[in-house]
Amino acid sequence: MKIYDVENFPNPLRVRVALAEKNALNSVTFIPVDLMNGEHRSPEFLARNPGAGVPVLELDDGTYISECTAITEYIDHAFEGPSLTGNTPKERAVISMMQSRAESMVLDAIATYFHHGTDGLGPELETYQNKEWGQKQREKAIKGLEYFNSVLAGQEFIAGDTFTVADITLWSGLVFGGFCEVGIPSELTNLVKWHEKVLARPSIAA
Ligand SMILES: N[C@@H](CCC(=O)N[C@@H](CS)C(=O)NCC(=O)O)C(=O)O
Repeated sequence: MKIYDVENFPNPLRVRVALAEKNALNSVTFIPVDLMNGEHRSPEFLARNPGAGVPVLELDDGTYISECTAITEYIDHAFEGPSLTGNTPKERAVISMMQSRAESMVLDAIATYFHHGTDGLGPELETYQNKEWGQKQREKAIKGLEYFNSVLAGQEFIAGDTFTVADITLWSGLVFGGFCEVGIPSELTNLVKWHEKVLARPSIAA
């Protein structure tokens, strides 16, 4: 099993943390992608992932899987350990819903702000920018953080009482926020506490 990625970029980290939670980091060979020089837009890379993004998982039979949600789904079922995507129909549906919210309301909104509202990856890679759209997405992300603060008033983690992929996705949104100065507003105390707890997990602390 191989994973094409850039170490410490927010989306690749989602997959690395899922692997760490499953104690399976050593089962994968990581292949670095020279994203800053546009390798992810080369014909060879686009054949692996037409979406031109990292990470991409390559299975031993040559199947390529992109999108962190799909990759973490694979990891969760391929390796032993506590479930990250749920066991019962209800758990699976709730986790999927919250994961999707964390992605659209925070992670993707911050990513869009980074690429449009700031210098992003630099002029060579940011070939189209819409500053106003970027700013709107920053506002959306802050509202998203407020929403998750309210969710955490009644439960330990984003999708209930256990740590799941939904937590990984929200955490990676905050990692992305670190690249472009979008942090947790201090009044969102439930979210601040959740963040401290998540940062202390061995999979993330490492
Ligand atoms: N929805 C994709 C997002 C992947 C993505 O955007 N990854 C970033 C790195 S964190 C990337 O490859 N960006 C390339 C670019 O912006 O040109 C996923 O879940 O894997």
